[in-house]
Amino acid sequence: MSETMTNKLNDLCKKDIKTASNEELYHALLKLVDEKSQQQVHSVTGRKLYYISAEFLIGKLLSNNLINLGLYDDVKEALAAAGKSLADIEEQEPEPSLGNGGLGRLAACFLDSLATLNLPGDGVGLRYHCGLFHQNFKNNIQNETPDFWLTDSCAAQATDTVFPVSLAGKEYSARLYKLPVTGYEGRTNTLNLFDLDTVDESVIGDGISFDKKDIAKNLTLFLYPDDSDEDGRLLRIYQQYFMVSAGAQLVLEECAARGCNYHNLADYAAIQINDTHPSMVIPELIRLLMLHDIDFEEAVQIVTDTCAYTNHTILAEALEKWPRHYLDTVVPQLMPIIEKLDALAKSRTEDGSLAIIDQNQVVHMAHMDIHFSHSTNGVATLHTQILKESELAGFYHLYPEKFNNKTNGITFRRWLLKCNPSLTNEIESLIGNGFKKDASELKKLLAYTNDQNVLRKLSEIKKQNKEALAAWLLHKQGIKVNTDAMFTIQSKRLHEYKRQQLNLLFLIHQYLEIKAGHIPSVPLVSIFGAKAAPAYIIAKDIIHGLLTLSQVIENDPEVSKWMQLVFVENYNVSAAEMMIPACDLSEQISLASKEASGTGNMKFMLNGALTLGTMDGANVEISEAVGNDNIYIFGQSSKQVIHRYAAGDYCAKDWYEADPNLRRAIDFLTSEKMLSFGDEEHLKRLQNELIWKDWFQTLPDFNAYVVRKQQAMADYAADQENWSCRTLINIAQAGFFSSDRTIEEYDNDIWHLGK
Ligand code: OAK
Repeated sequence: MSETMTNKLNDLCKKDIKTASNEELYHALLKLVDEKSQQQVHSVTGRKLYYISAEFLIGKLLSNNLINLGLYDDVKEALAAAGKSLADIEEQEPEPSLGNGGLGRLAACFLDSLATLNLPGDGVGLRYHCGLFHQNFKNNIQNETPDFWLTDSCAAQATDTVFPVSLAGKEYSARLYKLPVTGYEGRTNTLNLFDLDTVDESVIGDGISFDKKDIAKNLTLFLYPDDSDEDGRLLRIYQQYFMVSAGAQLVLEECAARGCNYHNLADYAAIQINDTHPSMVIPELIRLLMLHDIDFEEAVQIVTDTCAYTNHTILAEALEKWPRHYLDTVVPQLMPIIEKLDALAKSRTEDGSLAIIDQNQVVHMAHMDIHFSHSTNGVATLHTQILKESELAGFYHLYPEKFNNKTNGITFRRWLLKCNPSLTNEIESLIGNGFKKDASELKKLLAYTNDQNVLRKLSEIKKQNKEALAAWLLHKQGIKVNTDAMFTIQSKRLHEYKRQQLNLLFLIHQYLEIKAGHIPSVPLVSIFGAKAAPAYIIAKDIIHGLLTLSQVIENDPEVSKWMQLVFVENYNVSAAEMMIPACDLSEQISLASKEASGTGNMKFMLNGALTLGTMDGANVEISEAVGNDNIYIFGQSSKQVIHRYAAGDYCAKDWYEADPNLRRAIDFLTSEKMLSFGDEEHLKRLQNELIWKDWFQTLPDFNAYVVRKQQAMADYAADQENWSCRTLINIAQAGFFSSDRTIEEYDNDIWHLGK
């Protein structure tokens, strides 16, 4: 086989691959992937899904595509025989910068599962030129620079398809770019990305600043442009409408080409609205249908039958609401429709809190989604329950039949096969390869919980993965870590509700304990990966606190042999693929009730980490799957948290004063040691925030967190075999968290694709 592959690659390179450069090989492999993926393109019959999302955090594509197309082993072998390394070639590939966090990565996992399950389902989004931003640290502070990821070799191909989009009364042309999405032994679908030809990367000034008013030049430069001023907020609406208007036109054009007469649109298309960024697709589709001579009432019904909405957050600030005059400015053509929808919504209920346009002339996007789509889902059991019982209770009362839960999942192709080949091989040698397409087969691993050889092998694989991560950290950031230590990792967006600050307080506590002569049961390497939104001041202060503490520890030889704090710069999908397989303890420590689901928690579990977490989001379902002995749960329950908010009497200062360990840790933030490496303004502000506000109730969970984490460390140190057995149980029970299962549920309950 490998000889045939060598010949094929020689042909594609137009030279002997032994003499080809990595760049030439990279382009040859792109062609190979393209050829093979085209063979998997199937025509669509029946209903097709359009997953509209502001983010698609797809990660590098080459290796993943080779795996999905069944080419990986042959290619690797052929390259190795020619003295070439696939890993080196992959370095040529820029990581697509089309997403930020969980919502975007979920969209990418869903595209993989759709194609794998042979379901017709395409993505619709924007082709951002610089994505979110590239993060680097200087003086322990996050700096943002543009992430110029779009190169000539970018796999998204421009097409001749353009759609007119009117923004603030001016006409623009949205060009369609297509990126093939390969399924694992499945079909090839498409990620459709829209862009403006006139966008000009040269307008970016200092850092990531640019003139937010010049829409023709800046529209798709960045994902989530800074919305701390009005121009930034308007720009977000410009982006959103551009995406949904072009997307809606694409849907109508494709469906018409397949015989749809628009009246029967819901038989041809299912549109999933990924949180509220694409909500304007509802009035836009109604507007377009009315241009095809469909009356308003019927258009509303067609759109309701076609669209479904997923909620990914209950944080009030993330539930989008726009002052009406913003929409009057950017999308005047939609306002008559939104007004009519608002009147219809108001006629269905006396409850003013369910209006689309409230008394203050603010437009609530989620309200429009719930009234005028046929399904509203949360992303984990607890989250859906909270939506029904509190956040969206009024809507649940009005439309109980629309509400449903779809617990998130992750694609095992990227998060096991691709990122952890040694573990994949070991699993395959034990239970065969059926788990690659049917993740529930992982349960067969439970037969090995008493098999010492298997448990030892799992520990060895973990150790190798830690060494690989250590080598990567040394190469990337010049940091040397102790691979005999226990690795704990907290990698996710930086947000106070996710409580990286709780981890910070633990690490300060640990530092001070060591200084006081209390040696821990095992050396600890604490690894972080996180980007803070550029305008989110406290999030940046938390990063500063962590980086400063890292230096304090590094410069204290008495402590540094027992603990290290590593902050991975520019955390992205490629970094996650290195970090997750190397983790012993996965930090999922959000304030209960606030993390809708979490999906990192699932990736760590699948790769044999135990979870240290609160009863939040999908942690609840993970704990049910593995049992209490195989997870470290701590902290307040969501009920207690919600109760504390309702009582309105939380006073962080009381907790600070009552617990000497907590006081000592918080006081340390502005100690001489911290100030010798850090900046007083940042550290003082963080300290004040914790003592005087602490909106996400870090302090009440501090003690329980310290106790539970130290328990995990003691268990790890005491009995490696038992630890390994518990990691095996986690891997075996991870099958439920495959996005194939999630997608099957969406299809059975909401989409009914291909039918
Ligand atoms: C991002 C922007 C606006 C609203 C939500 C998000 C987001 O990333 N939410 C995350 O979605 C994930 C996928 O459902 C969940 O696992 C995370 O809990 C949630 O924070």
